[in-house]
Amino acid sequence: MKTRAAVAHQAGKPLTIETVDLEGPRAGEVLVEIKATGVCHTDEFTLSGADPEGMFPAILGHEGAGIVVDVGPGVTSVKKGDHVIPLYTPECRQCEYCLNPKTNLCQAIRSTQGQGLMPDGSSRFSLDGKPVLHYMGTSTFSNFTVLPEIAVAKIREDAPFDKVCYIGCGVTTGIGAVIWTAKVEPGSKVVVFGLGGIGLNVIQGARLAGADMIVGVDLNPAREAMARKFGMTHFVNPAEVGGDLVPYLVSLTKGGADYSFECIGNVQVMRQALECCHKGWGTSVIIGVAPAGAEISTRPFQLVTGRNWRGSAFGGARGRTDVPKIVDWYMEGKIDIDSLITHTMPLEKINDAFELMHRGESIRSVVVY
Ligand code: NAD
Ligand code: DAO
Ligand code: ZN
Repeated sequence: MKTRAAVAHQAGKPLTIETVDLEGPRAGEVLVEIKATGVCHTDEFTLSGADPEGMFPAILGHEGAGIVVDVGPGVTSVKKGDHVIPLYTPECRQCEYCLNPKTNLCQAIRSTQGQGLMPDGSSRFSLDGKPVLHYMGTSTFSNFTVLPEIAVAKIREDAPFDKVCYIGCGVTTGIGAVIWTAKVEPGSKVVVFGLGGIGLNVIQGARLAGADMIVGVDLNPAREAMARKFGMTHFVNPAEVGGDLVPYLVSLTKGGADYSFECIGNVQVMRQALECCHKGWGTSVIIGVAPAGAEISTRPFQLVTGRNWRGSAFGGARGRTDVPKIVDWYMEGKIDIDSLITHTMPLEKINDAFELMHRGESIRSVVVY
């Protein structure tokens, strides 16, 4: 079949809207009509050329929602007409990783997904007879996309696509890091570095978990109002702190954070996030993806004296199991997604979403097909 898609031909160049060829689903695969997709910082990271694993030409996008329109042989867990959210972290429920409760990093299709290919080693997308690569196993910047069955979460049918697509990455990453990775307890003191599409979801996750003090740190003063709406109790702009940020935060939290979250991808900030944690027990969770080759550092004594350094991918969520739950939380009014979707646009305007992100004007832009 033919489908409209935004194609990334080259790093650093805008996406181009084209009609590409898409092969139907093979065994264990599903064809999904994407109804809406968010544009995330990680798409920008790859498009910019900063992603060492970025490959071109490719169809980016990993934050979508849509409807199953066809299934390949052997597919049993979803059927035509089901509403789904594509998962860049699949859940096969059989691999060594899925069977270990300590991780959500299913490895069933890891190697081919990382090469921009379907599990059988080929691409379903092509243009003028030449293959176009998949991206993160999802490629939601195409109106139709093919995914492995284990990489879709079936969701309720009354959930609006243009809102719940954000659960495909940002919402789950932020809220999940609080609930599933850090397991923040009621009464905790939490510090969140970076109040963008991820950090604001960490803030609402911390509120959901019953944190008492939620400190937000951002260089952009325009982020304060939105963060307060989501539960932030104190705002710190590092540019306005005279002197070191770490002692300032330790003093503000009266001894240090029980939990901190780095939602920027800046290794200097990652160090601050660890070092503002409480001696003896504070845990810092790295969510931000740092540039290629970047390294983190601290004095080892920070760890010897009881601070913990952790990371979180997709919020520690097991997609097929946990994503439908988050959709329910949204539909029940327990979490807010609508306020975070600051811009919507048709596919033809997708490059505007990257511009808005660069200018710090959007939290989330959503493309509606
Ligand atoms: P964003 O650009 O929307 O937000 C980043 C925020 O950090 C902005 O508000 C910016 O003003 C602020 N900031 C930048 N430098 C700062 C500094 N030195 N001190 C304080 N604030 C600063 O980005 P996002 O979409 O929220 O993504 C955040 C990070 O999370 C990115 O690195 C992204 O790739 C990563 N990410 C990780 C996962 C995961 O599973 N681990 C998933 C999605 C995204
Ligand atoms: O299993 O080795 C692996 C890779 C898992 C990928 C997790 C990606 C999370 C961070 C990237 C940002 C996603 C938008
Ligand atoms: Zn698995």
